[in-house]
Amino acid sequence: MVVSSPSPIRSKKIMAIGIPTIDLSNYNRSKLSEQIVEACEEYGFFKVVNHGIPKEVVEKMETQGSDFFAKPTMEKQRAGPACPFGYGCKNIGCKGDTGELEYLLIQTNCQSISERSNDISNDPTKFSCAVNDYIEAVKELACEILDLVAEGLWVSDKSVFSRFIRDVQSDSILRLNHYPPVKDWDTATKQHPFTNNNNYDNRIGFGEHSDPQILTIFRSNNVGGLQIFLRDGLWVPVAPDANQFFVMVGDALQALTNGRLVSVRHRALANSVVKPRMSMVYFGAPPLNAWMSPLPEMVSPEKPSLYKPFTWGEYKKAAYTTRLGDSRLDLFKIN
Ligand code: AKG
Repeated sequence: MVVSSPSPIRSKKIMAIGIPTIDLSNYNRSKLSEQIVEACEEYGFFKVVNHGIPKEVVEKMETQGSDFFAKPTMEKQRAGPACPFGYGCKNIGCKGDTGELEYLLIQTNCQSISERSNDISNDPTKFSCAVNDYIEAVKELACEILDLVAEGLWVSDKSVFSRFIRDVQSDSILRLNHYPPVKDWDTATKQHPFTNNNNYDNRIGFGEHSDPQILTIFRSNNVGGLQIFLRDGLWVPVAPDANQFFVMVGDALQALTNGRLVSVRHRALANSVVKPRMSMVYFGAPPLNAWMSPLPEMVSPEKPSLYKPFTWGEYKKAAYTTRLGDSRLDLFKIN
């Protein structure tokens, strides 16, 4: 990755005051939208507290996820290969990227969830209820944040971003990632019994990348692993917080805002010795035929359009044909 003119300002700030945290119960809406835009411009990443998502909705989803990953591999494989939706193990995407994880990819439309649930759970009704409730809740959270982003950017149409995700044809996805613990490795010598890989501290669960979609609503159990990359060249570990959500700007939002908001590069380490780590990641995406060109308000003679217009379908295709860590937006840059 190219790191332009390193300056330690961001790292110092984040080390001193921590990950930007936005309290959504703040009644001062203009202040709130200002804070969100600032975090999205500077880091493309922040934590939200007082988000309003009931604990039971999260717990039910987490239980369903843990039950699924506790099944024998043969049963998990009944969910189908993860191309595009289903169960995957170690392979990420189709370009040879791998990580120390297994995962379940779920399409977010109700019909597809109830159709697929039979192959995923022994209690399909319970599974689809938990998934639908969770998706509905995180979708609302994503839309509320996107409306605040629009307000903070002073764009005339306040639903310009959230409309993509609310669309019935939205291509949003829920992804459950499960990182098994290192316990079957030799913890005393830090040597893997089979590969002689002698350092699991930096064992990669999910390699470096930015999310292609508009906005990601991320949550994990209380096991650490997530790291974000700051533009001044430092990887910063994010302390897990099972009661809160983290928000990530995706590439599509970077394009829509003509580069004013930045998608955050991140990765997950899988170095927990005893406890498994599980993350639940909602990727808010537009419909396949939606155009992702910079909004007119984001373009001016001083700040001409940085990206060629593309449809979400075209971008997704580019994402499938590149490596996980590639900067795919560069493919659409105007030189
Ligand atoms: C993804 O699913 O795209 C992630 O980046 C997962 C990161 C994590 O599980 O911490």
